[in-house]
Amino acid sequence: MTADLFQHIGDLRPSPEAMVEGAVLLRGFVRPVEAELIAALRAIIQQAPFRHMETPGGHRMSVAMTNCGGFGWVTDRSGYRYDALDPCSGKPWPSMPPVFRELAAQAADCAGFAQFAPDACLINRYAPGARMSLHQDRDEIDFSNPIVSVSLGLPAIFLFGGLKRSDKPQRFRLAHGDVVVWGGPSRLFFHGVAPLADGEHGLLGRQRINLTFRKAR
Ligand code: MD6
Ligand code: FE
Repeated sequence: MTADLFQHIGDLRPSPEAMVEGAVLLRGFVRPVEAELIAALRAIIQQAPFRHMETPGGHRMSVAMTNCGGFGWVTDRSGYRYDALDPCSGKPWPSMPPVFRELAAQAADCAGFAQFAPDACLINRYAPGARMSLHQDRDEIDFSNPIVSVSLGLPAIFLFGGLKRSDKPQRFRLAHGDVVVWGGPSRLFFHGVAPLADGEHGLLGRQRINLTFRKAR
């Protein structure tokens, strides 16, 4: 009887799985708000369309990006930074919808980070073949805040290395609806995404969309 009850609670909100030190995977965490989240996402990309940004080294990124929230992450020939304005429109980024903010705060809370209040949400779109090379996320001011990462659409292989670029990455499959909360000892670990395998997702088609919530300032 009690075991049955826990089984059902487990189905609704699966327990966090450890990935590496300080990072947990909440499988299917998005499911209860999936439709609302995708509707809000479509509204954002109408206001601030996906675009392929340029790295400081002059390479066009295979991942297309946009942002919502008070600050957006941007890259161009002059470097990486957070900017309150969308360089394509000159206007502020679309505001962060409550369903985004609440989902990120709840996931962070489940992972032991109370009161997470993101002011930036970077939205990445991967078409088949797009990838993200190993990097550290270090443009935020205070590394005591976690990053909350939401995966939608086609599954991807997430690469999780260590503090050195040369540390051999572990591989994790992230599927539609999964959330990773990442902070503490691994906050500055190198990470990336392997080239996206082709496929067709029932709701989002031939793409993967990743949302990363940060406290930038
Ligand atoms: C992605 N994510 O999953 C790329 N960074 O598309 C990231 O680069 C990332 O998922 C920091 C924390 C979580 C992430
Ligand atoms: Fe990153």
